[in-house]
Amino acid sequence: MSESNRDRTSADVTFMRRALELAARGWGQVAPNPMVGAVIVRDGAVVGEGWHTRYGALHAEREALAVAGDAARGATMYVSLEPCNHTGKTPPCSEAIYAAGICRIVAAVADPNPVAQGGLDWLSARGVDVLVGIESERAMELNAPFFHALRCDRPFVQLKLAMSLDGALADHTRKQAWLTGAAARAEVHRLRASVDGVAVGIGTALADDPMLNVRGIDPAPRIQPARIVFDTSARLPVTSKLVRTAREYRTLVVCRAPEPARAAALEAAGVTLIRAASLADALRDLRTAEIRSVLVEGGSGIASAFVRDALADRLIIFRAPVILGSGALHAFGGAPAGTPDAAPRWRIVDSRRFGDDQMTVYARVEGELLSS
Ligand code: AOF
Ligand code: ZN
Repeated sequence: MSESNRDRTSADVTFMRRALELAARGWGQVAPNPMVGAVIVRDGAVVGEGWHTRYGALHAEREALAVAGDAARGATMYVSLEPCNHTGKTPPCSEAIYAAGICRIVAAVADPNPVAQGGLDWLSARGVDVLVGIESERAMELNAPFFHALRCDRPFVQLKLAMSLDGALADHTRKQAWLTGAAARAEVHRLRASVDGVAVGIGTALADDPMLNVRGIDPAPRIQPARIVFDTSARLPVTSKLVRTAREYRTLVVCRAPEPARAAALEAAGVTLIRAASLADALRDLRTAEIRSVLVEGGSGIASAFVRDALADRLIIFRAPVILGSGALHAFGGAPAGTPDAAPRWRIVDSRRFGDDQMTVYARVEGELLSS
């Protein structure tokens, strides 16, 4: 089997980027399975494309093979994840690829799923030319929650904050007001559509009375994410929008040792309580409750706690072009004091502009090293 840079061409990168673009069409539709895209190329021309459209539907490779038909014979297949080698909801893609006569396969990343992996070795043993590692970073970032779930017992945590140029979440009056524009706020709904849970701290829940559901996204997510409130003493009012809609949208309150009457009132309204002694324990319990990915949306108390306990895998910062100055609420004011040489560093994995706002996605460098 060829490894990374050996034998790669610039066409390999171009077609793999296309496969990744196709994969992303499964956004919000395929979890807990991965988004996967496939492109079949013969004599430099695309003869088939496919992607995993919906949880339980055909895998990307089979979709592309169905489009290519006989043109797949002697062609190259680009796929954003190693083809599966198991019979799960569908028979092994490895066998379909071989039977169709694909003579070269280029995969972005090997499949870490022990149940499904092995397709590349299986094809290589049958004489198919195999290359793995093209655009692997992008491929892993696209399915970060999927890869994370296979190696960690807590959910993949993305901490999203909208802040001013000077790193504040609110001005000196603490009055609720939009910092970012409409395009950035729409992107937040797109992000919500890709996770199993959307979370806030009790401070934000009390101040904003949010719904925390996905709105205005087409196609709508296959499943609305659960709403999660980190609320040590279970103070969330039964009159809040979250509690009033708890029978419509799954709602969880993470608490410690709440007053029995409060707990009973929330439970009677359809809220699930998770009692945990620490944030780390709470995350393990959420994972047990099938929540593999969480978008934490603030405020500063919970953001600081996630940073303090090194439990945020990504920071998604939307920076609005405004300075709030004196008395403003510092996004991470509750995190322990750090110094430039000793505080953990973050690396940029994505950066995009939404109207006048800049979104930057950071990965925790220390965590990545520890968990890889
Ligand atoms: C997908 N879509 O396009 C590809 C996948 O449960 P199953 O039978 O659908 O198998 C899921 C596994 O198959 C998944 O974890 C991944 O390892 C592999 N490839 N999965 O859902 C796809 N190509
Ligand atoms: Zn498959």
